[in-house]
Amino acid sequence: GPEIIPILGDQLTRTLPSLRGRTKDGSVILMMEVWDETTYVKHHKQKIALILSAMRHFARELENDGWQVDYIRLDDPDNTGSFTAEVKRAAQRHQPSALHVTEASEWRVQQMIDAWGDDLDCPVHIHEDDRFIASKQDFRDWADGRTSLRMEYFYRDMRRKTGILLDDEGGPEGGEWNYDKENRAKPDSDLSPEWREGFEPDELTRDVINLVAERFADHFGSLERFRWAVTRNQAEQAAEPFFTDYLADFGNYQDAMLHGQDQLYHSLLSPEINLGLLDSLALCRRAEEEYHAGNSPLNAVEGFIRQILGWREYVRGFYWLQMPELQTSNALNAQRALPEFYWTGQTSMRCLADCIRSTFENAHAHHIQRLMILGNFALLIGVSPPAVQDWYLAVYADAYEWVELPNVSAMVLFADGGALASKPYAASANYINKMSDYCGSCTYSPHQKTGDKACPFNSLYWHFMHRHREALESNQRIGRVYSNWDRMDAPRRQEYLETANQFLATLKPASAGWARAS
Ligand code: FAD
Ligand code: DLZ
Ligand code: SF4
Repeated sequence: GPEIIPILGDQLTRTLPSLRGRTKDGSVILMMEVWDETTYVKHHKQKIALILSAMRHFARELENDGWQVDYIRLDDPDNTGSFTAEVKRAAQRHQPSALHVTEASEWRVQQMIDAWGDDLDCPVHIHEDDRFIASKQDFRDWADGRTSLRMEYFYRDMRRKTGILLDDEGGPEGGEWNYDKENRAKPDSDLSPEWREGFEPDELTRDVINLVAERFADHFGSLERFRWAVTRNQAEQAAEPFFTDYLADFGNYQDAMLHGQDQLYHSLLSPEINLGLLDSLALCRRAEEEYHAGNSPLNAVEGFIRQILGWREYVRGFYWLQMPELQTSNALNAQRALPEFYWTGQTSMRCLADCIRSTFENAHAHHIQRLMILGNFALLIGVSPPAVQDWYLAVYADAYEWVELPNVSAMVLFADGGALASKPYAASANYINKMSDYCGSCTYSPHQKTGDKACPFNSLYWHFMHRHREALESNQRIGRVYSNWDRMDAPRRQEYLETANQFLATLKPASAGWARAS
């Protein structure tokens, strides 16, 4: 029989390792739309539509190239609903001589693949996914023997390994490895970069959108603004204007937030990179070109490259190093339910409402919105890590556990106890006010610390620090916070805690039906 090559939804790359060395007439490519994957969390409607549409377009391209593709549609009456059962069914149809698969990006799915050898009568070959710049082993070698893992040192090694932004002596271009300090310009409210329209859905995408609207009506999110690139060609078309027209300002405004500005100077490319439609190293090299051509300054180009060559590679290595423990870690013992307003957007906190609206409409939010607003709030009120994880995994078009979990659990919630981040990312209204225009017309005041009008972030910040004193006080980077707290007189401290407690008592927990399919 032929060789079977299952290609998963985020493996949409023509040079996939499992395709190399196979022949078109000796192979059957298997692609599966399965119920389990569309519902293991209740993904945003746009996320499901994006993945299914990109899968269908990719299958069509492969067929045009002369491959035989066995494509299982979600509404195929014989569809059993899971990867493993579909692979078994395909094996009965094709009586394969072997199965070749590229390892899954997620631990959960890799567990399934690891069991296929026992289920099938043919040899199962699992190929390493080389679409990352550092292999899992590279990361393990780097981490081995280090007492603390910090992105910065890993990132420098990655710059050296790839030669990106190095000067003639092999040092960092411009003399510094990292221009993070120049990525924090306060935004002017009249900053309004041109909106990128994206792509009008073609017939194939419209079919998928209709399917999703019908089958996943109870999932979070709107399909109205669906404009994602669904092919490699489109993804490349979307990337080019970013490099020529937006990258130059990416550096300054990387951490800026403006009400209703859902794109700013970000690339908006994460969903397509994660699907395999764009190559991450090529994007870094393309950015570097803009620097050498004198079109974009170093702080912008380095900032962009750091996100991909640094953070993206780093969280992937970290994920595989820390799984499965990372999934259940809860160093701060956070137990609160996620507030209902994460799903409805109904809150009078203007920053949160805007981030949730953008998430609902676009299946996307800027990094700093995910971190400083949505994440910071969940940290401060002590939402249990699984509830936060399920939310992030569901609502973003770019969300896969390998990238979501390290960001949520380790970077935002400090649930890993500091393996990834040196301190919890806790911030009060002052910092939000500095980086955004949210506070000006909010019902709360960022300047008031206690009482009804005070921004909840202010009292929640102290509530958080106070209740985690034991765990955090010895942390070098936090110690000073406690001397400030201790310098306040006792009634003042009491006021903070009361304001926070009163606010916490108003939070309505999310109903169970939102995150996981029942
Ligand atoms: P840009 O600002 O243009 O950045 C360029 C690229 O850098 C991104 O496309 C992305 O590939 C990469 N990148 C930037 N930051 C990170 C990071 N922290 N980790 C990994 N890659 C990064 N990103 C995801 O792809 N999937 C997720 O599920 C996800 N969950 C997140 C959860 C939290 C709590 C936080 C704080 C961040 C999360 N991120 C996630 C990272 C980041 O927010 C998104 O990659 C980014 O907002 C995507 O928008 P963009 O393409 O316009 O990014
Ligand atoms: C996220 C997702 C969704 C919604 N649907 C599918 C699908 O129908 N078929 C598929 O092959 N993959 C899907 N995915 C992606 C997987 O859940 C998973 O993230 C990847 O296989 C990586 O482990
Ligand atoms: Fe958010 Fe507080 Fe500013 Fe309102 S005052 S927008 S709640 S940070």
